[in-house]
Amino acid sequence: MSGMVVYSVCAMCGARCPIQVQVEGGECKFIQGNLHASGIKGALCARGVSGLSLVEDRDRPQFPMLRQGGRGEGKWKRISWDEALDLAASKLEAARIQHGGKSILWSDCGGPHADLRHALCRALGSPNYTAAESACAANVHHAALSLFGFDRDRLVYDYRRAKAVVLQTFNPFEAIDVKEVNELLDGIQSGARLTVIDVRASVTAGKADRFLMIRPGTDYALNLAVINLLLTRELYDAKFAAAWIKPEDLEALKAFAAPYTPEYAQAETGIKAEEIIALAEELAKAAPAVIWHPGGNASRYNDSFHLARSAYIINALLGSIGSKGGLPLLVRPRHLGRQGLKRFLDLFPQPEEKRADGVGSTLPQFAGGPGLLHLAFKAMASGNPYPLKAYVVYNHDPLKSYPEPDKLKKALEKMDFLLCVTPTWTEIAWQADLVLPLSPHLERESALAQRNGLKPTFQMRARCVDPRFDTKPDWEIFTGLASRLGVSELTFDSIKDIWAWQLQGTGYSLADFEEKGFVELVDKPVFRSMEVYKFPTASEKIELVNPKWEAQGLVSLAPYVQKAPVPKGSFRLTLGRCPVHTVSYTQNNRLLNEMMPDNELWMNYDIGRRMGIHDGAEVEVKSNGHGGRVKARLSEFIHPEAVFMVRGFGHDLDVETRARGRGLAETQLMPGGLDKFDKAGGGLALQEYVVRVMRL
Ligand SMILES: Nc1nc2c(c(=O)[nH]1)N[C@H]1C(S)=C(S)[C@@H](COP(=O)(O)OP(=O)(O)OC[C@H]3O[C@@H](n4cnc5c(=O)[nH]c(N)nc54)[C@H](O)[C@@H]3O)O[C@H]1N2
Ligand SMILES: Nc1nc2c(c(=O)[nH]1)N[C@H]1C(S)=C(S)[C@@H](COP(=O)(O)OP(=O)(O)OC[C@H]3O[C@@H](n4cnc5c(=O)[nH]c(N)nc54)[C@H](O)[C@@H]3O)O[C@H]1N2
Ligand code: SF4
Ligand SMILES: [Mo]
Repeated sequence: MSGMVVYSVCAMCGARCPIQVQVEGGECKFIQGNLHASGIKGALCARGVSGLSLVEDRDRPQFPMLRQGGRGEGKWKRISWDEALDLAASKLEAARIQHGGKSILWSDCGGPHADLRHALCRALGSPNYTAAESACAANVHHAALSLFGFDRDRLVYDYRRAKAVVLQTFNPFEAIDVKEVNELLDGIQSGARLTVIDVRASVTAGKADRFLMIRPGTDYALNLAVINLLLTRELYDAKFAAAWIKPEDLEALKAFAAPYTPEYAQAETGIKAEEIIALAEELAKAAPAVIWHPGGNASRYNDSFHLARSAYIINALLGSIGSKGGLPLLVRPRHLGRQGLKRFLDLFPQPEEKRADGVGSTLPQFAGGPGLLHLAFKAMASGNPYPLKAYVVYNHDPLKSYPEPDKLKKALEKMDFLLCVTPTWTEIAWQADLVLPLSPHLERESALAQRNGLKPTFQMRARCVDPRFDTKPDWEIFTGLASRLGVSELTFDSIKDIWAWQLQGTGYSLADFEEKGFVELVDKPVFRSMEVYKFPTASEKIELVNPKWEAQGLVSLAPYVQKAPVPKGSFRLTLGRCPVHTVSYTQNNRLLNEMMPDNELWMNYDIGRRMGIHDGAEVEVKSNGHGGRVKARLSEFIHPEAVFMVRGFGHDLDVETRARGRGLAETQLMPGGLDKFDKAGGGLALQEYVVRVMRL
């Protein structure tokens, strides 16, 4: 092939895989995973490939747009970038002068390229930088924090060397991160035994040695029974426990887990006691090369925080925390005696103001991190603890990813200024005062990203082709705002200057990225020793009972609360991903829309037939009077109490010509959902809904 290969980074989802693109005559001709990246093996998922159709998509915003009519009316005026950036800067400055920097709320996709944006938010004096975490992994983050004193990213999943892997409420062969998929497949090929615990037979379940179909929402009972077995049958790693678990905590855990026998768990979960015993014994044999995954999107039930804790506790009892083949400690450049990328965030002091969502103040057990966005919405609506006046949204759509979008729309009326930076139309952008169209990833560069792991890496997103519309890359938008706001530290004229600044002191230069698009700081995976390690907790050990939570009246070892059986004709709503769509981002993407234009409601075949429902028939789904219509998909491989939907459908905007009116938005089924959250973990409970399904 003629032309050239450009190494870059995919942005069709948060995994941010390294890619390579064949570019000819200013067009992207072919896209694949970066062949130099050993974890990627040249592979991309369907969404990664659809980056190509995003570039050519005429449905996306093509120039800066200023709202003319009322919010959401869809009347826009095209303005120039200079006008747009001047306006945005003056509105943010007005909020800062009149109400203080804290009156600016920022929600962002986060991730490895976010440093510059987070720094700008901090430079404006706002503590209110958030991401969608409270509808995603907040419960797992906080479970890790409560046990280990650090967040979940500080442990790596060493699938390649694992001997046994348990995936619970986690479906990585459909909820894809290419590197994770490859590593898990490598692990399976090297003999790792895979157990999958799910309410339905997912693609991941199809690869399992042991598939446990569980009654929805009862996983915590299962895990407590496993803990009970490990302790009572002395299957646990006593040496690890002696080193890292306080004796009084271990005694407390033993007493707490005693009632949760395998028979108890069988009655709750529907999984046979023998199966649970066999699993516990198998894990003990494979220990410490065991991974019991604590889950990705863990905003599901009232006990999701405790479920994630129980998964980590199982790992600890098996000695797999910090172990090869288990959950080794994350390696950062400094662990190798090297310097990491310079951080823009470190240029600015942390604002002294309290966060609007209460993290670190009214919720003192949580620290740092991306906050709890649903509580920031409450603050937006009530003006408590202080008024929020400006809202910046980057690469995120809270009107699709949080329940009760109408409540949020109402709260938005209180905003003096709503700015959305986005490559595609979103419901929130439609409500904005100003829409700044972001160039899709194949048309933009971004600041360098540091990827920590067993092999720390710096990765570069380079531009493959020039923007075909009047859009701009993220760095240009945010440095443009910074220069207008007088933030000289973040004022740069070119991406090369940004990259060079980030690389200062690392020993690398831009030329080092030419060959592969990334640099690895070591050749081989590095395993940090646990011998000298101290957990960053008060006791320097794993805290099964955490004093910070207890001081808030939040019990560390929380009893399992039984799930009532669902009434006839009703089902527990369960949600998940599919391989060809990203959250609510891609439903209008031409390639992916062709592959899957609608979502469906999975329901158990026998139950459906008894209700007179045929496969493919339209049904009505209602939750407390709210809901809509969707096509039924009958399957023998889903628990009779569950219905399952792929999320992110039901788009309303006329400008999304392909996605509009297709499928059902699951948020329709979540009345009162912004209030359903657990103070112990901070995550929303998006599956605490019993829905009625009716034949039409
Ligand atoms: N009801 C319900 N709510 C949920 C979930 C659920 O399963 N059900 N899942 C939760 C989870 S796990 C998460 S992570 C959140 C995600 O919530 P969001 O972050 O809001 O989801 P996305 O659809 O990925 O992104 C929203 C928009 O951001 C823009 N965008 C996406 N990717 C990029 C990018 O790489 N660059 C730029 N510049 N813009 C981009 C697109 O315009 C896209 O439409 O939702 C959570 N909310
Ligand atoms: N293709 C694709 N990949 C993605 C994403 C995407 O949008 N598309 N998003 C990324 C993001 S932001 C995230 S957070 C992850 C999310 O990925 P995951 O954490 O895997 O989350 P889900 O796909 O929501 O659900 C996983 C499984 O949980 C099952 N489940 C539902 N209820 C229960 C229950 O009560 N008990 C048990 N045991 N199982 C249950 C579902 O059937 C589903 O198969 O995926 C990431 N990868
Ligand atoms: S998993 Fe797929 S969509 Fe996500 S970054 Fe990787 S290739 Fe892109
Ligand atoms: Mo997520």
